[in-house]
Amino acid sequence: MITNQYLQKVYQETAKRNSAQPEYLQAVMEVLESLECVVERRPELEQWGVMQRLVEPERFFQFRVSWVDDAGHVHVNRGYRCQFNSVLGPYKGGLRFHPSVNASIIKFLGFEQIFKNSLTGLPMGGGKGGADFDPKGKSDAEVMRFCQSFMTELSKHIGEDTDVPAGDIGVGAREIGYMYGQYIRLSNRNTGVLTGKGLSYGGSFVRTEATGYGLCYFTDEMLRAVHNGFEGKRVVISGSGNVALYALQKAQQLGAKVIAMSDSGGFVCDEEGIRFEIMQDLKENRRGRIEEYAHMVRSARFTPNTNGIWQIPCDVALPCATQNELGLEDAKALVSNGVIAVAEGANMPCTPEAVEYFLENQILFGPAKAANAGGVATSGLEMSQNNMRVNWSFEKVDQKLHDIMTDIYQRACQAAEEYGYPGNLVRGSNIAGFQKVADSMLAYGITY
Ligand code: NDP
Ligand code: 2IT
Repeated sequence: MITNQYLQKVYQETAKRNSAQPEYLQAVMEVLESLECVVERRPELEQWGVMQRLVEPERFFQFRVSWVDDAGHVHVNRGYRCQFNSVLGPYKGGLRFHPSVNASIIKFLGFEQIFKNSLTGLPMGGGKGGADFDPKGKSDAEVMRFCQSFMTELSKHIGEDTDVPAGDIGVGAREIGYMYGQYIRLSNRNTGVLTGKGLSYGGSFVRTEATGYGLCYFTDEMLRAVHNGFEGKRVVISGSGNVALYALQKAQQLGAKVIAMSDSGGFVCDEEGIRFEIMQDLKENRRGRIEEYAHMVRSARFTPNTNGIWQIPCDVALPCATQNELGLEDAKALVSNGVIAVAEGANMPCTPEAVEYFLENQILFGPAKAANAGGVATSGLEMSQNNMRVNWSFEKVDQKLHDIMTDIYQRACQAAEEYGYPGNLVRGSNIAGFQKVADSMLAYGITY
């Protein structure tokens, strides 16, 4: 609940203006609640209207994406890009292709991205985009035609110093390749305008692994404060896409046993530990369903109920699928089964009620903005390498990613402590991410 009058007014106006955007309002509410203590300490934020400027995107556009399927039928999808805040650098954030994509989802993701990118310490503003297109079940040629049509419009609005998109749900190496190819063809400029590119054409080592690895580096740091890191822990990971897969790999490398993973069709549980190579091949190469894992590995069992995954007793839970996938009842089940730590690989996967429940029960909780910032941080490192026309080694990028995640953890802890909420990384991350954005907005005067 917000008690500060200025923030109450900002929230009410935002809610009035965006009444049909529940995910966006959820993200704004969480940030404003966290920042009350800062707004009360810094009256210039109200004086210069920082908060009401912060919640309104600098630019938001929607466009038609027409494409032709393999049977010759014409389809129309809706594309979006939200250029939310550019005070720290070019707009930076992923593109999501999923049938559920709408203005609310894109704005919540863009808003979160502002603070996440700030936390990385790299010069990147916040943005997000995507389309209500479902790549699932489409042929490569259909996905290619969609991506080319999408980029034909998007290319008019992006640039290596303006706005640098990347992947998110439904946008991986294949989609980035098709979109980047089309961008070069249209612009005649090969400047690395997307990140998450293939290694053969300007991509960075570790970008594929970065979000999952970063999530585990962050969680390991969090666990080390009270336990001995991931070593010997039972871990449950929801999702089995890019973030989940590399969280699986890194958690295992750090000594944990990952016993369950999911997709939108259900979850598999394998008490022997999920086998990374099999899951990677199934999901990355064959684009299969998780149910098939249980046909391939005898010790694994499939349950056709996605949320049932949170009923499995574990020490560490890593929700890595999508927003609001873990609710209060799931949180209660995890806590009663003895969970020690929960860290968000997905964006806003835990509902506000679930987050509150974890915090009340002294569960170590790593919020998305901090815990999954490794992906965009490594995108930032890809941008640096592209600008300098160099390629750093896997080890060098991985070390930088590790340092960035450790630094984010420490800064979130310090900010939480400084403002009187020790151990509350939700507040700490929001405060630490916000300060630099606010300082820059104040320095620029009333611009946007
Ligand atoms: P992928 O498309 O690679 O994988 C998404 C996974 O989540 C799949 O297993 C998918 O199952 C599942 N999923 C997606 N939507 C739903 C849904 N509505 N209900 C149930 N399951 C669902 O995406 P990523 O791994 O890249 O992204 C996962 C999350 O991580 C997202 O929240 C994203 O915003 C966030 N993130 C991603 C980053 C990145 O670098 N890629 C960086 C930071 C955060 P199915 O295949 O059945 O749909
Ligand atoms: O949510 C995210 O941080 C991403 N999807 C990654 C964005 C990026 O620009 O790498």
